[in-house]
Amino acid sequence: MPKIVAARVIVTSPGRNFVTLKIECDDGTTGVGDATLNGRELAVASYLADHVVPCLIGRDAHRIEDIWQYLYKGAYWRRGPVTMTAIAAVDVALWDIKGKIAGLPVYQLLGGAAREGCMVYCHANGTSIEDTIAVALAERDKGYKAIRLQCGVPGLSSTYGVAKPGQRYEPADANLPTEAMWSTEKYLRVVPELFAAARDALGWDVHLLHDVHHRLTPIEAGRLGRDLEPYRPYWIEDPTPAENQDGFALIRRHTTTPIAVGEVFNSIWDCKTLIETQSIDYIRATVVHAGGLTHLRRVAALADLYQVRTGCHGATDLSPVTMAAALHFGLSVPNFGVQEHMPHTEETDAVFPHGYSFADGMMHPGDAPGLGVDIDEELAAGYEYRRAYLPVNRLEDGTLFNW
Ligand code: CS2
Ligand code: MG
Repeated sequence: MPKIVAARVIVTSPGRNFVTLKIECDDGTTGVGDATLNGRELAVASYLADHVVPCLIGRDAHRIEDIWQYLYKGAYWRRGPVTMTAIAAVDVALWDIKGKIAGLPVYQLLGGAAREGCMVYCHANGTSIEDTIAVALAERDKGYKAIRLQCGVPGLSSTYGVAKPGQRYEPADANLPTEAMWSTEKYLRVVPELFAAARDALGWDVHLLHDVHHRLTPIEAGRLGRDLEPYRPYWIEDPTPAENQDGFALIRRHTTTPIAVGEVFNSIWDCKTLIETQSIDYIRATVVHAGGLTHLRRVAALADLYQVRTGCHGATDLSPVTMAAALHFGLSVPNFGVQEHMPHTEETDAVFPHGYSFADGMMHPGDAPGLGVDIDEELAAGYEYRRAYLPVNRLEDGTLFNW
């Protein structure tokens, strides 16, 4: 049996922070897992290095489920984004090791390919509707079949999902939280105009998505969903904060626009009610923040009973290790919906050499044994960690709001 002899926590910052766990076995096999939690990276790095790694040494790397249960139940303090991201990193690294030893890509270990590739959606954003549509047309020309639209809100100096002019979008942009301003009224006026213009320019053969990013009340979300119905969105995402899960029944009473939720969820227990009440159409829980492949497969299996499909989070604050794992997951689950794809920078891709690929609107993890991704530790060492916070949001009267 491959015995775990070492596990390193690697913090690197090729343009943005990433935390990676690399597990090493006595036969020399290594595996990697993403442990990045945007804005709270060092909390996970410490949870792994100080509390998890000592318990891994000497264990059988093939015993993924037993180690998962040990780290979950053995912690006593269950769940939460830090704990479940740390467990995810161990889990994914062990699947990587198992695949390498078996000589199979991880998706083959998960039951084989259930499709030829994973449809991905890209981001189109701009300070104006016109700028956003121009980007969407360019992304469609690259082959994307699904495009997320986010545009600036007249009267607000910045808003979620819209990059600063001439820059890539990176919300973790400051040593202390940037303070942004928000107006629901101004926002609700512009999104239907954005979708009307998008359908005029792009037609109907492309899926259009939008991320509300937790900013509406349930009844406001019902109004937005209804206002967008004529434009047939693929989904509206995080329409309202998902602590109050009963609120989604209110949204459902007012609109048939599909709903996607879950990128901030970290266990099946966060997803259960929304899936069982069929209050959502896509579950966005992701490999890196929801306990890894072992746990996310359970979420997908529950979702499948209720015809809820996967729509996993895939922003650039999830490393290429998560992108690879998400594609192995997405290729194998029966109820795959769509995978978010924000291409990383060349700097990041150099630190994380990988075999996944994009063609004709779909991505494939490749057929290398394991995940097909690694971390170049020498290159990674050249990028020192820099504290970076996600912004906070205030209403125009100064009230602290949802970002
Ligand atoms: C967003 C994320 O991609 C998305 O759907 O919600 O970009 C989110 O804002 C970041 O992952 C936060 O770190
Ligand atoms: Mg989102």
